[in-house]
Formats: sequence, structure tokens, C-alpha cells
Amino acid sequence: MDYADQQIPVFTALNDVFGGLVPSLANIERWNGLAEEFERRYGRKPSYIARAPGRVNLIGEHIDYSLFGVLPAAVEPDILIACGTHGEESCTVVVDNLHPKYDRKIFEPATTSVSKPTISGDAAHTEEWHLDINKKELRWESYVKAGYYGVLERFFPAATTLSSGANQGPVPVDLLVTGAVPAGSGLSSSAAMVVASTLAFLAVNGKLDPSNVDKITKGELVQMSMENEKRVGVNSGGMDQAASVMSDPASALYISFYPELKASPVPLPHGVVFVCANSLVVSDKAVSAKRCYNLRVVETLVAARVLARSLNVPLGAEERVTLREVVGRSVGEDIQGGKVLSADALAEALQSIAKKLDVLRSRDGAAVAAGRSGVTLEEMIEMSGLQRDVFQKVYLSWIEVEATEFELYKRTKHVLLEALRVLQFRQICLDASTAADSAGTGDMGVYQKKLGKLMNESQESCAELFECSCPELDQLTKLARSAGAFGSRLTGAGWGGCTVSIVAEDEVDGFIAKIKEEYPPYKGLEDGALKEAIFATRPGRGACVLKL
Ligand code: A2G
Repeated sequence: MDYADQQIPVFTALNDVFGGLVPSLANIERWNGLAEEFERRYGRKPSYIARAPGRVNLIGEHIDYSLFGVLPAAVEPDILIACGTHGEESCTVVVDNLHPKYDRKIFEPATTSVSKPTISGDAAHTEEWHLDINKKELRWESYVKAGYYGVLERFFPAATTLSSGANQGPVPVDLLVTGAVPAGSGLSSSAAMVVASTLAFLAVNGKLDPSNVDKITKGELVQMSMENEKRVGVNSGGMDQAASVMSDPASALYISFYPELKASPVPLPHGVVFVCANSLVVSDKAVSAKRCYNLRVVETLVAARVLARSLNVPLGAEERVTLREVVGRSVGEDIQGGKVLSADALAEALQSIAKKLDVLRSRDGAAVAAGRSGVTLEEMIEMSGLQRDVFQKVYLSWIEVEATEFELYKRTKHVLLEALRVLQFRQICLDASTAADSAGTGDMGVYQKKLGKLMNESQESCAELFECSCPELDQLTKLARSAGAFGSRLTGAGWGGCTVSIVAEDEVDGFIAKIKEEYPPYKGLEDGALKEAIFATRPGRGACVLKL
């Protein structure tokens, strides 16, 4: 069974949460302490604690929204949310945070009347939930609201809920949050918050009970969390939510999104560990989404259309096709007919199409010759072959972007070759595992070096072609290589946040000590802060719920 089809684990004993491993005392205290603090603040014990971990992406950056596979793993730092229902009639939510920086918020979903056009041309009026999420500035409770939205829409459609009376509606909820994934670190604290919040609202509304016939699977939770995260203003792919929900201890995950969401374990070679190091540059999502992340989403989508036209791949007039779909169709992939490309065939197609980017390259080149960094909006519309209003509707109406120049060639080259690197990385891990099974783990060096090389190439591509690195990430990855890492790259969205380096297991302490000495922002850090900033990580387990 694929991970996507599995049920979300609901445990009744804390030990089971740790999957048979002996949890550290600090971790047990963290869970118990959260439950006690919930009782102290709300006057009653919580009914559940929802947990969702952050993730580190080993390779495959900014390709999930083009629907190419990625290779992340869950990390140990996570978000915990204790929850319970309170006695009031209304469906008020009270949310508190153990961190004193985040103050208590109280909100209640309202309904609003929305009119939608019908086929007959008349407008149909329907009721929808409204939770007032501020997209202009990032507020911590927005992630909690985003999680709630999905649960309301899926299980309590406003129109039906209102007409069927209060008993059928969502219950009032108290929540207490504690987070160990540093915000803005590139380890996906936002997805962990959204997943944990979605899980908490599901649990407290009885939607994860064994008796509930409409229980959702891990795959559905990922889809819900992706939709939920978009409500905060970032049109992300599904990597972070999938890694947070579906990870398995001891292996990384190969997550593919096309033709459907699937995840399978990838064994990591013996003798190496992955070290996360925070550049301590915080990328402000509220600011960067429109000019960075969302802009890349639009650039890669428009590039897919332009590439399809140049390769004579037929497209529907208003179809918003992704690069993955264009690559498939260009070599005769037929999803409806059940003909899906194998990993080898996909790798071959990627290699060949990466050499056929002339149209994109010449337009970017002309823009550079004219003193600009990329094509203008007008040029992009013309390249797409669409009327302005159709272009606007298909590519701009649903996403907030601020830009005057667009670099389609560089982005496309990155996406295609990064997708290829993911397939190669996965194959090397599988080969290393087969070799270890038959000949022992004595000589893993060749595999470790190959993985490191791919990670270095990925960093170079992120910096030069996708332009999602920053001087500090460039510096930190360079330092990591000279401190002995086989390879090092940024992880996550970039523009700040963490790097991930592949390091020989027995050299980790020396490696960390060297980085501490050489990376200026680490100089003043004392022990606790340093351990939070740079740490070796092993793949951890995915999201779950503890029923108390
Ligand atoms: O950047 C972020 O982490 C995205 N997630 C993720 O989907 C992926 O695109 C990554 C770059 O590879 C969110 O924005 C939640």
C-alpha cells in the first residue's frame, strides 16, 4: 500500500508515538508539560495532542509545483498542538502558544453569502465559511485558521451545516501550541503548523475516531493541508505537507505528484548523516511570496506553455499545464490510457528536452541584450500565444505576484535538470542499499561522493539559474564543503533559512566545530542556540495524533 492510502496514526500511549524508540526525557516532558499547561490555562485536560514534524529536503528544490518528484525527510523538530472542546454553544476557537512572543487569539468562523455563475447564466447563491486571514503580514494564528478552513469546508459545508442546526456543526475548540521548528528556517515550520492544526481540528471534531466512516487518509490530509496553506498566500507545491504527513523513520521519501500523489521510502547510505545548518537569515514570506516564490510559480507555468508550443505539444486554450506534463506529453505519455513514464524514461526525456530550450533561451538572451534581466509581461503574453485576457485569467488571476521582468529560460533549465538530479540521487541510494546487502557496508565512499556531487550541482543551479540562494547560503555551503562535507546545498524555499550537507558519520563533531569557527553569525552563539542552529538529523516519523 502506498503511504498516501494509509490512515493517519492515532495513538493512545505516548510510547507508541515514538515508534518503539526510547524517547528522550526532554521529549516526554515536552508532551506531558504541554498537556499540564493546557489544563492550567483552560481548566480541563486536553483530549488530543496533534503532532507534525518539519522536514529537510535532501534534493529537488522548487520543482514540486511543476509536479516533479522530490526527496525530503521529516526532521525531529516538530509542532505539537494540544486541543479539547469547551462547553460553549458557539464554535469559538481559543488558541494560545507556549512561546510568550505569540499572544492568545480568539476567533469564530463566520459565514458569508457567495454568488457563483451557473451554466444557465443565473447566479446561484451559496453560503461559505469565512475566517479572515491577513495575507499582508504573517501572523501566527493565520496557520491555525488555515488548518480550520479545510476541516470546515470538507466536513461542515456552510450551507448544509446552517440548515441542519447547531448539533451538526463544528465544536468550540481550545488549542495550545508549542513549536520546535524555527520559523523562517527553511525546515518548513509553516507546513508543520498547518498540518498539526488541520489534524487538531479533525481530531477534536471526532473525524479521526475509528467509528467515523468519513475518515481521511494521509494523501487526503496532504491535499487538504496544501489547499489550507494557499490560504495564507503562498502557492506552494506539496512537498512540505507530504513530508510532514507521510515520512517514515530511517528512510527519506521519494514523493511524486504526477499523475497522482505517491510516496515511497528511499534508504540512505550507511556511514553518512545529513547536517542542517541555519544561515540565520530569515526569509520573510509575507514580503518574499509575491516577488520570489509566487513569481517562480508563474515563471515556470508560463515557461511550460511556451515550451509546449515550441515542441508542438497540443494544449487546451485555457489549460494551465506544468513542466512535468509537457515533458511527458512530448514523448507520448498517455495518462488516460494508463501509459505513465517509468523513472528511466522520464530521466531520458528530461535530458533530451533540457537541450531543446532554444526558444526560451533566445528570448531571455534578447532581453539581456536590451539591458533587462528577463522578458516583459507583454513579451510573455505574446510568447504564450494567448489573448491578454485569457493569459491574465490562466496565469495571473489566482496568484499574487509583483514583477516586471520574467526569466523563463533559466527557471526551466533549473527545473528540468533538478528533476533529473532527484531521479539520479534516488537511484544512487537504491544502488548503495543493494550493494550493502550483498557486499556489506565497507565501501560506501563512491556512493557518498556521488550524492555529494549532485547536492553541489543543485546548489549551483539554485544560485545561478533559479536565483533562490543568498550570499549567506552561498557562504555556508562553501564552508561546509571545505569543512569536509561531500556536498552541501540550501534546503527549502531558500532566500535565507537552512543548508543541508552530507557528512561522514564519524566526522560530524569536527565538521560542526569547524563551521562554528568559520561562519561569522555563529561566533557569539552559546551551546543551546548553536545546537538549534546546526544539528545532524536522521529521518524521523510523520504526523500523528495522541488521544489522551
Ligand atoms: O519551498 C517551500 O518549502 C514550499 N512550501 C515547497 O512546496 C517547495 O516548493 C520548496 C522549494 O522546493 C511552502 O511554501 C509551504
